[in-house]
Amino acid sequence: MKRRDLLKAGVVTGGGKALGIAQVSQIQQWDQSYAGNPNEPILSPGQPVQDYQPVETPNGTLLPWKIVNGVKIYHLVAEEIWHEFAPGMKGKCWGYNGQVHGPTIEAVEGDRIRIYVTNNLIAPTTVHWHGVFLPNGMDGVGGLTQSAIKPGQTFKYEWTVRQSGTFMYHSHHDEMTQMAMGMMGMMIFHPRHQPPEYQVDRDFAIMLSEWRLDPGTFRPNPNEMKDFNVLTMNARCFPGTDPLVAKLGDRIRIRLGNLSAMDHHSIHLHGHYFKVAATNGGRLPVSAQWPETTVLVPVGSTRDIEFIASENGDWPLHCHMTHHVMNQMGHNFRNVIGMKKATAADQISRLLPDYMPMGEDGMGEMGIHIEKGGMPVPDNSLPMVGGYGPFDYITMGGMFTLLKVRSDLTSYQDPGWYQHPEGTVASLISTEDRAILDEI
Ligand SMILES: [Cu+2]
Repeated sequence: MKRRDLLKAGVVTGGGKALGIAQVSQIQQWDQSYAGNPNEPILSPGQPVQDYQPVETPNGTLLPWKIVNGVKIYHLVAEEIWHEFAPGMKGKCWGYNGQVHGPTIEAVEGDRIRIYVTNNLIAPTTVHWHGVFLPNGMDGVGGLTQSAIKPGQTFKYEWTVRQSGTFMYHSHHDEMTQMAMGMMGMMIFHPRHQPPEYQVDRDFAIMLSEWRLDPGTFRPNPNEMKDFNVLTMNARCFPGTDPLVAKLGDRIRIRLGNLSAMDHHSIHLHGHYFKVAATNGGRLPVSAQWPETTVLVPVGSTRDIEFIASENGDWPLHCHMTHHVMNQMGHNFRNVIGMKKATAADQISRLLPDYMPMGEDGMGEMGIHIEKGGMPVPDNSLPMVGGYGPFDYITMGGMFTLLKVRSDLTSYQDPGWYQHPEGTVASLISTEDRAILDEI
């Protein structure tokens, strides 16, 4: 912004009061640090490994690109997709390039990027690049900055990347419907010059979202406002989520984005502290990063967390809201905790033919019961809780995954369950322990 423009803006917003010189220079400073350089020169296209450590999207992929005349060319195809949320449950969703959500788009500061978007849906759509500096007409807001892309049409978006950080893309046309159907993805821009604290060994991207998909049905319901029953990381619920695998001592970054319809998510990591290192507005200076074990990721924002994988094991990474680590069938049960169900169930069933009680000692037993076929469930539904772990049933599903840290990895493939060194697992007490317990 030129000083003259700022003065003009001051006259308008300040109700006739002109800005003093000191105020102008303050605003200029602030603008420069936060708006990037609108005249960013186009640099030679950044190359993976050589210029940046590529991001990994658990359960997802990176969108491939090709360089044509110095421009990185990408192609997104919006389409309907049969998507598996976890083994046993599918939905007829909308996504991109055969995936729900869309593949992660990755580029480097200074890259000139062009993204072709082909619409193979039955409805018009657009793509908005969330948090990204670009010419207004590339912002992807249907009706406001462009005509919607009609079924069968292909549109072109192009700009020079002049920032780095974790961003997202999503439909910005009939948002309530199209985002509820899955039309979103992650967008990562790496800095051209990477300070040492930016460099990591493992760089993961996870999109958080929520859905309403009633047991026995296949279509996500975009009309839901409050009661979401499928909570996902990269559109998968546990036990369908791929683990994040790390070597002991690896520096890890996890980029969390949240495009849920209505809910913020408080994402908690076990066994480690992390630093909150960046938001959708860019990286925090090292002095402003703060240690945490749980980070709230508001709707429409991103948070990067960074830490060293300092402890071997299988460590949960999950939303801490207990209804967000339940699968589809865990939300609408009548409370019978403490009730003698065997005698009550018959009487209640006569009044309520569809009556399905929760467990009298809670919900933990219900997933096992369903998995073993002891309880009839509707088609295309997930039990309310999780899946089997190495010891027993894990009573969490939904927005839940695992960070698997090992000192003896030869690849980053899932290494299976952690083998605990002897004497490091909580266990039933011995007679010796009993004696100690009796004495205290
Ligand atoms: Cu949550």
